[in-house]
Amino acid sequence: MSNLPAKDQLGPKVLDAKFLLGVPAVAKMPPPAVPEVAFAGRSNVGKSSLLNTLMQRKGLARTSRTPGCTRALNVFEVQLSVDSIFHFVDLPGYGYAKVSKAERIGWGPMIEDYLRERPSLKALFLLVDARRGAEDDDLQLLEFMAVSRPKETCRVHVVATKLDKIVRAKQKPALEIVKSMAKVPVIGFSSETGVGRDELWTRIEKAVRHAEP
Ligand SMILES: Nc1nc2c(ncn2[C@@H]2O[C@H](COP(=O)(O)OP(=O)(O)OP(=O)(O)O)[C@@H](O)[C@H]2O)c(=O)[nH]1
Ligand SMILES: [Mg+2]
Repeated sequence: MSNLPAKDQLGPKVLDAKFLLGVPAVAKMPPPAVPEVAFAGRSNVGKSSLLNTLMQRKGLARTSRTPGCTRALNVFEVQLSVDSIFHFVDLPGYGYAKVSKAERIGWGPMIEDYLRERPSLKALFLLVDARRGAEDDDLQLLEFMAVSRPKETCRVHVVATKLDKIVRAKQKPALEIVKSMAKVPVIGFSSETGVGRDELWTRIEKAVRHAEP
């Protein structure tokens, strides 16, 4: 029996993971040369924490108690094996009212442009707080993806985050509510306990494996 904590036993071994760059517009993204997986969701929902959990690198994606921490398209390069390199993209959080109006207006189009135009985007994971479920702006994003990107070019999944904040007996019913709203596959997740990490990796690997950029 290993003494490793449960979250280190889940998912594939990440050979290397590094922050590549943060850009303020899609036009400044690197050429779409490797498959990409993006993570979207409301401010503070846990996108950067989830990325650190996936990559097993504490602090690589900057997390904060202050909503609105991630304001650019942040690109990470992840390597699972010699022939498997891809990008994770941490998208700016939306729906946070306390940033300046100009900035808030700026986020929507940047995320939309990226999701609509990025040819190397193979999968989108939309994060929602497991306690709150999908809210109006999340549902709008799902609708936007349904009309802008054929399923074959980009799979959409919902991740219900912060599952550790719900008592065990209430976790399943909470996930059922998210499922009924989302109409796409839903994964329960916690960056505190690592639950859901294995399933997320399975879906990510499926999306990027053999994918042409
Ligand atoms: N208990 C618990 N707290 C979490 C979890 N995920 C994130 N948090 C906390 O929630 C806060 C926000 O997390 P971030 O990962 O920075 O959220 P974000 O979605 O990247 O936020 P923005 O960059 O502002 O959009 C931090 O205080 C995290 O420690 C989780 O699974 N469980
Ligand atoms: Mg963030």
